[in-house]
Amino acid sequence: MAELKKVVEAKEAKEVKEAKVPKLADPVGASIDIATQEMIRRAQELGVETVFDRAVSMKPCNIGIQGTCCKNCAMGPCRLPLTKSDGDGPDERKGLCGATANTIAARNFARMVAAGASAHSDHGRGVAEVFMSVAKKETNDYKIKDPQKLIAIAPNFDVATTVEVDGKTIDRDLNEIALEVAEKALNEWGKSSGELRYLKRAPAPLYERWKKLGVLPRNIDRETVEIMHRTHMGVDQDYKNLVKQCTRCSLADGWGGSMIATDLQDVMFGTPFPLQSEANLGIMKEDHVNIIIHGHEPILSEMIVAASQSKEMIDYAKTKGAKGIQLGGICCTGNEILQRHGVPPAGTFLQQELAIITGACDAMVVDVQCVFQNLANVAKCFHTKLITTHPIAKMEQENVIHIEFDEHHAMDDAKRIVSMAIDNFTNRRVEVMIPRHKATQIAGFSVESIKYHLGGTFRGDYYTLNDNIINGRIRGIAGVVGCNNARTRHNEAHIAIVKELIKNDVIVLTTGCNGIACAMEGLLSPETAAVFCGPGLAEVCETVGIPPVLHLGSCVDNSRILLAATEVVKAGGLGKDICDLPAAGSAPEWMSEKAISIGQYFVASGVYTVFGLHLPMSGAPVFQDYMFNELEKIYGGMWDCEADPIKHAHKMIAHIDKKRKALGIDKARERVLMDMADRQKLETA
Ligand code: BF8
Repeated sequence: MAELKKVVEAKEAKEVKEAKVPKLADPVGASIDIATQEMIRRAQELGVETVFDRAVSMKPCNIGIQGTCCKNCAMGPCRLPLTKSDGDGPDERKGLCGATANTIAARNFARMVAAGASAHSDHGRGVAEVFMSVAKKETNDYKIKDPQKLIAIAPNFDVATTVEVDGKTIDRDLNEIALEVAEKALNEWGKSSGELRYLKRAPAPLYERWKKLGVLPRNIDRETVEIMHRTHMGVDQDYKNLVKQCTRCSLADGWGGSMIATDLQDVMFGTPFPLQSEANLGIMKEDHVNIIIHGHEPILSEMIVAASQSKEMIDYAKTKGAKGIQLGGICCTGNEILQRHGVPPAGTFLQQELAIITGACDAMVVDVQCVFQNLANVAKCFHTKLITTHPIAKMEQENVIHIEFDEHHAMDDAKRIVSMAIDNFTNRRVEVMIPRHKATQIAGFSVESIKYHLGGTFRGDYYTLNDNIINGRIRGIAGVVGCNNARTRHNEAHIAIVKELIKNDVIVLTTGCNGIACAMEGLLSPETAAVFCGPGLAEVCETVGIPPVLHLGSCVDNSRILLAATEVVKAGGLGKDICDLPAAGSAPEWMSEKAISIGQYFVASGVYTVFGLHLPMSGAPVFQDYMFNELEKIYGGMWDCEADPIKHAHKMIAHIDKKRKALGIDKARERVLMDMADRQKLETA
């Protein structure tokens, strides 16, 4: 008896001890990136908890992962996990109201689409509002930097760019064009009739398909509101009908809010053209004032870039003993200022806490989306000023400073923020440790710059790309995009998938955190082609002087991928629609609802789209089968999910080959890809 008591006591003591010692992440297991590993180790030495540690101590909910937890009314949450014995008979699982697993998973999926589409589209609305201020001349801080782009997009809004005067056609006043574009663009969010104007930018057969299926979005806001209505308790209980609305809402994102955001940002801040930069935490400098800009909207960050480059601010930094001001980006704000100004990204989504843990981050400025609330707790351990800037995104912690940004006094706000960072330079209190690792990258690609690169000023077009796809040097095109997810090893799938694709002669278009991950790994440099690419793609990259992975920007810039695919269709020889192209999409480490919206509009635009990790529909096999198989018959594109990176890449390649075969160009590729042994066989024959 005494022995048993001792055993119980010992067990309890062990449990108490274990409960008190927080579980820590294994740095090497958590990330493939050496800088990240070093900083996780550093955080653990300093006793600062990061997302990597939390991912070890908190496991995800098994029912949520399956997509079958319904909390849309107060009779629930009703949980319908798929168990091992399920599948032996009819699926009789249902919630209190009778909702089936299919209905629950489809409703949850639809709400993710709505949230993702609204994040992108609200960003777009903010951009359109600033553009309206520019058009009305209410601000001096923003200008029309790319008038050619304004003239190029105006016809999509039915805005004339010329006028007839005395029988002659002359150019219309740019300010008039800007004002009319601003009015019509803003109207896209709430107009009472018609359909979104940009849908007609899609290849004609795709537009006609959407029309026939009744999925043309009416206005951007309405489609999100309708999802929220349909997924309210007791409304839409047909998963196919819910998916139809998912399509309409996601198209309002990709071919609506996101595309307008990209276009108007280009008009105001410049259309990206290739430039050189660097990437990873090693871009921070101990002897400089370091300002990290994080979030998604480039409205404020454009001003911070301008302010931090001003002589006034640089001189002020020097008075504090700093050698200058180093800006760095995290997430898609980082991508925006990279694409247009060459400001280097300090890291991806999962590295946001680590930038502060260097001890050299004098200010972190955040706006909206993908911002960890834990940044405030990390900042508390250092001297870092954490500054929120957006009225819809504040933090409850006391150490967070809110400086609300307004386009009418944008430069003043930016200078206030930069000054605050400079003043903070002398307050560093923890020994600075900046990892040395960083890589060089060429970023700044856009639909326009790809055209220029492939054809030059006078004959710029996508037909060179098409020729090389047809002759088989390039096997196909992949759009690889999206987040990091702490449930998987940081950047591992991103890099493995991209390397496998380029090794197999598939050219990659990247955005978001995949773009940053590829940059950190050195894949965004032309020299990469000779090292990692198959012979056909390497030859094209070397001839044209481009990297095999082209960084097209932030997540709203996935709209550039849609338009690049449309240009490929237009250039001819590869079918009449996006679904005919030897192309596929991927989000290897997705985590955000925005990724779900992007995935759905890729699929509905005809792209086979593979996600990594898992998709929240595995608990509803009938619904999942509809998404993975049936959608292809409707839209030409479909969802898939594959956690293993190599299998993931080969699913994409198999799809590309299927399309090559359908186009009758599979033989061309076989000729091109003869290796030495094949050639020797021919020579001896
Ligand atoms: O919008 S890729 S983690 S940063 S959500 Fe967020 Fe995902 Fe990064 Fe950009 Ni996109």
